[in-house]
Amino acid sequence: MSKCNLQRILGLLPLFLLAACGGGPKPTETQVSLPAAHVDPATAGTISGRILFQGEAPAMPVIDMSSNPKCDAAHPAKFRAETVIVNANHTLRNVFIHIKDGLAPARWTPPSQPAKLNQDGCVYTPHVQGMMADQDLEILNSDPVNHNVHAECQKNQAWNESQPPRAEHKFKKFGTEEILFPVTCSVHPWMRAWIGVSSHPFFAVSGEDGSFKIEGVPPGSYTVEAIHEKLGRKEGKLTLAPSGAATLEFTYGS
Ligand SMILES: [Cu+2]
Repeated sequence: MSKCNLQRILGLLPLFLLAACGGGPKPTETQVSLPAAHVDPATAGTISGRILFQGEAPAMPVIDMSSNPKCDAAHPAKFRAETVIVNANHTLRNVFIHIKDGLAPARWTPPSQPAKLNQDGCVYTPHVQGMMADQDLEILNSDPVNHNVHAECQKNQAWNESQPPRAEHKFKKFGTEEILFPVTCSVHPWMRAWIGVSSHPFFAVSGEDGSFKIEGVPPGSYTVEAIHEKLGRKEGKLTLAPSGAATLEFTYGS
């Protein structure tokens, strides 16, 4: 190979590397030209429901945090994995629910307030949450130990960053809808949270009574999807009349 050709190839190398790494941030949905969303409060309605669980609730293992005495000391009553939490009323907690299909294409404005993810007792809190594309995610470390926050997204750019004890809060955004991806910690393998990034504000997470509620929804016919980190995805369809209230139940388990 001539010296000249070698120089040319070396000169192009940064371009190849750039392409291999995705070439910077991916275009966000809000960069696509869409009309601004508008919901008429006079006709908006509510979608609500419950996530039922049939059968015997699986026993979650106690997490062994003895590798870090400070993490261990944060849980005098042993901490159990949050993978499947069945509530006392036979409903399922931590299911992400969102409108998957049926909304008119529009550009939704994210809230100005950040979503929050805390590291407290070497556990991520909340375990599952939704946020909007381009909304800030404020990440806190309330622990006296070092954590390493790893957003394992695929549609958005993944990242992996250390966060020392009581360090400055991190602020991150995800520009593209991605439902649902894990956030892990490279230091503590048991740490895991799940985030659903939605292009619109119509999502919820089932709580301690297994219920969910999505308000301010324009009338229409929708496909609603429920996603559980281990038990998978389910879909339901409904029609919401103007100022209406539609309900939906999803059932997991045997
Ligand atoms: Cu950690």
